Amino acid sequence: MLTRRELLSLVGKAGGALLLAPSALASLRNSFPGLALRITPTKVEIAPGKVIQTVAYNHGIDGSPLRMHEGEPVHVQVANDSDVEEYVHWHGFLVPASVDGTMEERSLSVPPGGKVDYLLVPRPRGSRYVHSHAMAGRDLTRGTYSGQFSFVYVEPRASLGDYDQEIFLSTHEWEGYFTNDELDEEATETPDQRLREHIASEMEPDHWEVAYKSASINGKALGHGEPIRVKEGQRVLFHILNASATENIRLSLPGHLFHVVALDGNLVPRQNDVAILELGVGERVDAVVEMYTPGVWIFGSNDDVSREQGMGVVIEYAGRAGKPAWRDPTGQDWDYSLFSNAEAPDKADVTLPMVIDRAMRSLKGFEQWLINDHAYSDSDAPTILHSGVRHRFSFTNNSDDWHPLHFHRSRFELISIDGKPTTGIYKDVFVIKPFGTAIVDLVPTELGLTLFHCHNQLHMDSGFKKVFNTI
Ligand SMILES: [Cu+2]
Repeated sequence: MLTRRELLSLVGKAGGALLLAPSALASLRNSFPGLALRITPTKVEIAPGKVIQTVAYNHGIDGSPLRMHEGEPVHVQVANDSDVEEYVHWHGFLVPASVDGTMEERSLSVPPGGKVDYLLVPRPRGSRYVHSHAMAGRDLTRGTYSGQFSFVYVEPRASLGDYDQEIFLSTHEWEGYFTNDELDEEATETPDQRLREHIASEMEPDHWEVAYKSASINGKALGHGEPIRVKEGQRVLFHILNASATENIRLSLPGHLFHVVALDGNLVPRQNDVAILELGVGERVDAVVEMYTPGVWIFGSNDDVSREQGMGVVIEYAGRAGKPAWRDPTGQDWDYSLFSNAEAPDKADVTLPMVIDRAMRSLKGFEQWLINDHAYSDSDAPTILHSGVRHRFSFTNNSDDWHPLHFHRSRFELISIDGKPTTGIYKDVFVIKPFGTAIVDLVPTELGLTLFHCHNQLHMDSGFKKVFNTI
């Protein structure tokens, strides 16, 4: 039988994970901390009487993070109580494709009623995320529309500064439905009826969009969870995750500034103060807030409708009471370049164009997305990347949509956004603006298949993905 030390050495050589025979696993349970992840149908009460039927990971969606230590293997045991095949994706981790958790990378999947076991070596440190990578298609209860997500914090903490309290927040929307601008004006039917009739009629509308009826932070709609209790003069470190399926969000805390220290769990080269945070789907922000404006405040979405649907949490100073106050923020728009050192980038070895288009022809009103004039197909041959080589991706967005773009198993450097320097910022998701451009450098370290896609689930399910293979 392997000793723990021999096993750690093997794990190191295997680049971070090992698939193990059941007999070997039995002996490991006592050697490494176990992480049981049960995919299970759940009811989430986001407000009194407002119950969402969903599928979640066993520990729920209350925002409490799974904590791991960088480089220390975790024995992950996933059981699937749901009736569909599931993929559990470790977002922002540098792990082998076998356990990254996507169909396109031929990772392990968890059959309905089935179980899988593997060792995961968490790296790099910082704010990470685990979520379902199942296709959802037209079912707005599956994949990232569901409650299958959790914040993951990989210790040790990078130097995020001194603080008195540490708070984890995960945002999510619920009760998704399809809509479009024409049908929004006819309020006579329910959204579900409208969609059914629309599909039956074979009308060709402009494309369908997803909208939601409710929203939560840490599983509670605004005003229905415990307030975050603070004292004047405290420094509070917020770890924020946008766990939406499709929505980019802007968040503010009236009367306060966010001192941003890390993006996607990686320290920024230049820390900066902002009044408005913006997070694309899958993005994380670590920011310290000094509590110097006593009162009872709403920390919430800048969008009135979204806040009324529940996207917010109450911040309550000691000794203060009353109705939580909201004020529309004033201040500079979110801009990655605020956190850049603006140094000249290293020279690229290879340049790859990435041109994003919405296909002219829709599929019964369901849009299709193209990268370099191609909608993803399972039979696509992967594009080859070379380990250790600096690949410069040049993105052009020819659409009027925002896209949160994600490379799996990678940490890339943002070189510029719309021509503005953003060097020194390392991320795993970045947002490209409507008709925007972006330059991103990737020096792959992880061998094997790597999925790139738009983290908007509707876009991803509609052709917006591409597979690379690092050799
Ligand atoms: Cu997109």
